[in-house]
Amino acid sequence: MNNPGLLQQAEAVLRGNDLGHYTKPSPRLYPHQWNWDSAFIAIGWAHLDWSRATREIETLLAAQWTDGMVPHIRYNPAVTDYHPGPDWWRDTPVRREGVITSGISQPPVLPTAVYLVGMRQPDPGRRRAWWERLYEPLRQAVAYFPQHRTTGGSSLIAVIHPWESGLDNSPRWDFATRAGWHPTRPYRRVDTTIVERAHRPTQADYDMYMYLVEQIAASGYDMAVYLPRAPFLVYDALFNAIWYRAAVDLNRIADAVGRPPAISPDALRAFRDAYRTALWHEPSRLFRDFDVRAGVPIPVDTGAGLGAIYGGLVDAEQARAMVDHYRRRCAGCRMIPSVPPDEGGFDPERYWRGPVWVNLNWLVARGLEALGLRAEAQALAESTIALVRTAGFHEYYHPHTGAGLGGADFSWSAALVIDLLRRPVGGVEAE
Ligand code: 2M8
Repeated sequence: MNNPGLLQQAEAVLRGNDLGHYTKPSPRLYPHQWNWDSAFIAIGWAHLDWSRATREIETLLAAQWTDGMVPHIRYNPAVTDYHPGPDWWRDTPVRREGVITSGISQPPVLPTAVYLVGMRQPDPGRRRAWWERLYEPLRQAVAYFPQHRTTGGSSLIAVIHPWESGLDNSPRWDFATRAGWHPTRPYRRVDTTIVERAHRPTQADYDMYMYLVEQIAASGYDMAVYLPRAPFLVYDALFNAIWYRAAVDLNRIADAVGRPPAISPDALRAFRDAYRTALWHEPSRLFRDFDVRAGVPIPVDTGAGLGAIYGGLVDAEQARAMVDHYRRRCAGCRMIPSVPPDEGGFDPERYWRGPVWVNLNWLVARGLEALGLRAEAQALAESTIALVRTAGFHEYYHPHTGAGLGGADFSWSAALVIDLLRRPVGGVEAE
């Protein structure tokens, strides 16, 4: 694929959002450092400037709590125009001195990013030294979830806020919005002053988000106390798939630095069985999420259910059936709509309720590739690149028209296009 112009444009987006130690997800809408954004962004930087990629990751890891959790936001103290600001997240002794963060996490793409960035380093000695230095914090980041976020004997991981899922206003979480929760403190949104209100979560969604922030902060972030009474407690199919892949990639790093597996093969097998048994929904050929509080599956199909392909939790045959079925439901759309148009909650313009996202496409394309479904992976990679080439580096895209929506100059769209161009599907990875 020869796309020099696009590559240069993508690089310009990353450089434009670069603050030296971290990269803003987008110029105004997201001015702080976000957890899974930085993981995707580092994967892009690794093709341009290896040391810059490692700095992105190390800045994020320097915000890790002493219990292992990597927060979803590392706040930049110089920035004040983002809501919620750090004052909403009560301090805790497990937070590192002098680092201001939120009190929840996000999908753990980071260990996989460390593996992929490491693989871009041609000098095996430098690669190994870097992996050795990061190994223990990464191990703790992965182990945090089984240690602090499991409940009732299941090995599946529970998330406690829609922001932890990364797919904030997914219709999967509408049951929580419908509960009508409100925070006790007033708040003022900034997002709707920057991008169109119709592209963002609703006011009722934000009331629910802020209510949950208050609940979590009031608990002092002690999950042994919080989980049994958490109003929002779900097994998110995408988050769990990303965790599984993180654990597998961490074990690859462990192997490369001469250590035993961080997560035992038995634990991985138990997790895989639990995932496939608890979350598979045969009529939709898709994995679904589970409401742990209510003890019921969440009856909503979304692109998050394809996450198992990235995780390596399905074989090639099942992956192909999943994608074929999803594609049929989305006839006439750019792939992959975050929600299929026949789902009740579908909205082609509103954030995680229908638009196409580059990161979701990248996750599924790389998963298909790893399963040996090269043609399917290539088709998805090419349609993703075509979308960005036509509409620019947006946060998300209209699934029918391909128009760019949300924030402009969006970092992970740029970073992951760089990765798809420089490490084409089926290409040989640099050793
Ligand atoms: C969006 O989430 C933030 C809250 O974390 C927001 O809306 O203000 C999500 O798309 C999330 O997945 C992403 O990491 C973040 C920054 O791009 O924005």
